[in-house]
Amino acid sequence: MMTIYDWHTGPYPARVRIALGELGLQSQVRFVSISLRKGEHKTPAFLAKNYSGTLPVLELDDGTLIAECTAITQYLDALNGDPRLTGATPLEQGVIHMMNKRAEIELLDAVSVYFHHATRGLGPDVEVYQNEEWGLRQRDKAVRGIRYFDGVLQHQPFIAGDAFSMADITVIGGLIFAELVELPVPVECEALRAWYARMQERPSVQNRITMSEPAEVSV
Ligand code: GTS
Repeated sequence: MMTIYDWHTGPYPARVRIALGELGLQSQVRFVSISLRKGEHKTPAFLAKNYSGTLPVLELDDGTLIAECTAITQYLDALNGDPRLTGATPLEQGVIHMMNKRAEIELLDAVSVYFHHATRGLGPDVEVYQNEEWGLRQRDKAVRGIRYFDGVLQHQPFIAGDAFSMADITVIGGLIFAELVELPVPVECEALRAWYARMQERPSVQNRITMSEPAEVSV
């Protein structure tokens, strides 16, 4: 049984939860809930699991710890020898990796910086340093990113081409975070809005929050 340390409604945790759903691996993991608002991800005990102090983290039976959504997704996707989210051919792998990274840099991570720096974020006890100007710049970057991905989807059905992949999951994470910080997708971004509506029909996306009940434990 693998263990995932996360927070059930978090946008980054959502990426791994969606991957688990897509791969049908839900029954092979148990979830341990880490409270971001209480700063449990910054305690020495948790930092020993993930130096970066972020969620999610995957722990294997032998104690191996894998942090970073992309790394966790790659590991899970490779488990049964039939990768469906990170690409099977060198070309697919390269393009998916690029678009996934772009989704992080231009959208998800930018929204995250905006949240932590230019809003209340996780509250004064957790947000020990805030730089509002930097946060607002990252919000503008995220809005440009939203428009970029709308353009991508005007020409192809998925973020990395013809098939659903890890890159779609990362953009979904970005839009989940954008909703949380009330950064709406502009109405004129019709291709992105239509794609997002299609993504929300996927069971993996619908079931991501309830996935951890009732096994969830608070530490
Ligand atoms: N690059 C990391 C990854 O891809 O896993 C980023 C992970 C990340 O930022 N996770 C958020 C976190 O731990 C979780 S959530 O906000 O999506 O729920 N944030 C807390 C913090 O203090 O940065």
